[in-house]
Amino acid sequence: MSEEERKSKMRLNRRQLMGATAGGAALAAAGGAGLLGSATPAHAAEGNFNLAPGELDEYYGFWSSGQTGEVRILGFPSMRELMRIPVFNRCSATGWGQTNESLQVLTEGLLPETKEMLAKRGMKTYDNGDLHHPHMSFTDGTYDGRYIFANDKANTRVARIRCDIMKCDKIIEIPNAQDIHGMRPQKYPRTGYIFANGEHEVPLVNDGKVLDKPEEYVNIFTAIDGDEMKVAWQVIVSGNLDNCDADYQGKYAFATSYNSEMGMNLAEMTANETDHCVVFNIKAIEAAVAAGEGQMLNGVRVLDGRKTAGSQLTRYIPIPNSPHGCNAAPDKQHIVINGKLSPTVSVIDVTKVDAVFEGADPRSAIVAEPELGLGPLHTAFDGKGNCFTTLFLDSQVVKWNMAKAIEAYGGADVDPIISKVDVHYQPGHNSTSMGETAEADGKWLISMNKFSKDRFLNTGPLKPENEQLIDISSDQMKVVHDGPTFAEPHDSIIVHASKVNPVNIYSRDDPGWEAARRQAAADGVDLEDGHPEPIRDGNKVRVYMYSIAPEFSLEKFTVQQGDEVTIYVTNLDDIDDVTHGFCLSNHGIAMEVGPQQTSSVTFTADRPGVHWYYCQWFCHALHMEMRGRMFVEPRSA
Ligand code: K7E
Ligand code: CUA
Repeated sequence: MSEEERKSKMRLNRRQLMGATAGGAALAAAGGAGLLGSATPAHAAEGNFNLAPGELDEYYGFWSSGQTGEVRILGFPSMRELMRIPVFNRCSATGWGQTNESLQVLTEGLLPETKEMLAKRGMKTYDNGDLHHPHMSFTDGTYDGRYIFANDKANTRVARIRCDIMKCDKIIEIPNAQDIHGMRPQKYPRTGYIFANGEHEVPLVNDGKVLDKPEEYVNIFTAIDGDEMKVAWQVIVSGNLDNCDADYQGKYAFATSYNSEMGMNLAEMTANETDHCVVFNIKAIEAAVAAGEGQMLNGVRVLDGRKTAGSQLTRYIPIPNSPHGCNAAPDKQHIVINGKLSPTVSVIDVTKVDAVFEGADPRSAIVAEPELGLGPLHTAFDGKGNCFTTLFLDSQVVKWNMAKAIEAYGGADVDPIISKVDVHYQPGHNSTSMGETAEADGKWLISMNKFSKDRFLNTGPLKPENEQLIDISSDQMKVVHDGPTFAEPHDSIIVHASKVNPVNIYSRDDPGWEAARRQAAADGVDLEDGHPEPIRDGNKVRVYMYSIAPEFSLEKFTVQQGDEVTIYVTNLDDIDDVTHGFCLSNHGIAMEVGPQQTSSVTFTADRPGVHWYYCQWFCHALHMEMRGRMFVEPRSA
């Protein structure tokens, strides 16, 4: 197709898309068919990606946001952003990072030395994060809708999101490691462990005694108990850990490892032709932990799985060159290791790994190594034996067949590559619908591209990224939608809507405000009744109120200048979607209070005068009238 034809087709598609947004039902006939380039939309039977107003998507998309530090929920395949879940960031809308309930989540898992360092800066917690990898908990090899786990590369943390309320309930900082990057839940029998890669190497006790002695640095692989959100064990490895995944047998975890050189600069780090996939033997590690091997550091049992240790805990499978992505195929047998600096991907057969632990050549577990193109980063699957690998440098996604790749590696004259499609531009992760589970359904692929260049109106020097929706129901992949996004979705999962069942209204028993419940009981107050007067406790003052649209139970209350005030708001509305807020003028205070939720916030009232508080979440025709006054009496001189 000529450049001119391509452009005119794009313009046409653009019009059809806009028609679709405005016109609703007409789009299925016009837009959908046109976009898919055929008279019969491929997905007409199961619902087009252009949905009419009010129609629901078939899938939830859970998107990372990189340096923004949150998780985003998309309707998929319509690509409509539905919600943002604050995690490692600070959220103005919900009060995440400010309410007592969120601060408890954000601070309780920090290491003591972190708390100390932050306190010296007047901070309670980090307010940035770099969230790359959101993954749902598994039972028997597929999503179970309980939790989503996510890493923070910036501050070495792992978070858990409760899928019943779509809020983060636990965050832990990982000791002994630096920068958690790759992170995946155990797939079988259930999650179980969360495997987390420490990317950057540091001295094992990083207290300043060892500085510029790289030969004493180590990398750390961590297993977290996802039910307790506690570190279960750690293994010291050789080489930087990048991405990881778990098998479908519950026996092994796999992590890509670049910089086997343990170099400190680019030239040193890329000197070797091969790096590794590190294989972790879960049973052997658990036995070593039970036997008390290794050492206890920061409350965690740390085992030595370095190459030089020659233990039964790990094996190092040589992989060309600086591998990146690590993806378990839904056939439950193969792990694809993506070459990055090598044009190949290496396929590990998990059934051949036992022999490697019994002494066989580690490379004997490799059963295919197709050359796919330049810069393979991540691979997704359709559940029909096909794989989709992003080619960062080629700006393409390549579809290839696993069985053919294995035959070719065995010497057969077959080409495993089925087709390639251009994506715009430089793709990193990709995900298929249900593709990281045994229930991969082969309908959709999202390619998460690092650059949008000319795809959208210019937004100044900082451009959005571009995600492209690709129909993979036939051998020729078709890009059917561009979606710009703000920084920076690395990774996503596409989960069938039947797996996820959030509630509409909080349970009054929710553990999220246990501390508020205990304090109210100590004060002889029922959170649901509030209290007409502030409760004074030295210079601490507690104010209890409830909300029923469109009123707060307190229209005014009085405190003294200098008081440390805690405001508890319980939302008694139990109607879907009636979220209230509490925003206190000129105090930097605002929080969300969902139906039947209790939220609280603590601050010092140091500004004498009249200060209005109001509801900042639109809730009612009389939402503007939902307000009250805080009087701050000047401190007597
Ligand atoms: Cu490839 Cu952090 Cu998953 Cu980004 S990583 S692309
Ligand atoms: Cu309550 Cu707005």
